[in-house]
Amino acid sequence: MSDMSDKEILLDQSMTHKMIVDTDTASDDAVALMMALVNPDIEVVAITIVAGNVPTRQCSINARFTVELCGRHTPVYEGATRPLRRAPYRAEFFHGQDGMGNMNYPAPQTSPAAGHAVDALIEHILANPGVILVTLGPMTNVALAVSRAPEIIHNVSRCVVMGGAACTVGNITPAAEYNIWCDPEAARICVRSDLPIEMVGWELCRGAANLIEEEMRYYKDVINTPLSHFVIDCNASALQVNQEWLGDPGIGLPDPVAMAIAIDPDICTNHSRHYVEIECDGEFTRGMTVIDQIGVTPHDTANVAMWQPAVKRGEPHSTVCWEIDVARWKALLEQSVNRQVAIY
Ligand SMILES: [Ca+2]
Repeated sequence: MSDMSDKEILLDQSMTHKMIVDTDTASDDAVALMMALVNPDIEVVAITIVAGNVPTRQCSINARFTVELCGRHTPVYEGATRPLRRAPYRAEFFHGQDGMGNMNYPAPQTSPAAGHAVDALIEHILANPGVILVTLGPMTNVALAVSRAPEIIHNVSRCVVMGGAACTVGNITPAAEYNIWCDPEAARICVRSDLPIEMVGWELCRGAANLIEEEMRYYKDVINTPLSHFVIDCNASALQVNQEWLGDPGIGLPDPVAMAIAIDPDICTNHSRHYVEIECDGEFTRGMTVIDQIGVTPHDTANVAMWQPAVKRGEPHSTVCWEIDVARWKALLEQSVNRQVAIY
């Protein structure tokens, strides 16, 4: 516990919070990156790219374009090109062929940073005690980093994970959310590590948290900044699928909701700590985030061995976010797109 206190003091004394973002950059990732990059209280020290929505190189292109759009020079490191054990499964059907709503944005002027994302994660975490790690894609890079250098965990003050579905419906199967489903073995390594995970399930971006038609018009016609257009345009394909397939009212923005909580923890209005496990082998439930919501695990005498990796570490340390302050989330997004950015 003394470690945590030290880290909290360290964070309080700092004017800006340092952040590393691991992302399979497609439309909603790009919006999340933008929110962090333009926020004066956040310094994004590195962006690491993992395969997911689109192939690693396309994710990297999308991330570098976003960095340049925000007038920043944040290094973008390319990493894992596929999950640890599973075949890649892309989401072009959701995000468009380019991952950016088929907007065909111009090619970025910058190149990827030298080095592999896993090495970059280790180096940047070791160099930045108290760093906030935000994961917006399959957890392949992070799993490789914590497996290779477990000591990095102690330098991470918060690990905000866009992933899973907390005791509710999935978006890629009835049981699972895409990021966790893509690479369940990697997610399992991460939740079984001592990373201080804050799980932000995809359900938190649904319903009232969606950007609806009226808000989209407001972003484009009234706010009318390069960033406000960017938020809506790059989600054009996602909007259609979100409405037609997932049955939601507008644009769902899972990664930006997670980023909003990373930037402003009070946006999460109801959270609690639980043992969390990842289903890797289930016939119908691959990638399910199994949350011990009411604390039955220590009493599950029939399955002691199965729960050992979670229980043996003592009290639950994964924080699950159950509810968000929708108005506060939307206000933070609106504040972000109103910021002036330098033309690159
Ligand atoms: Ca993502």
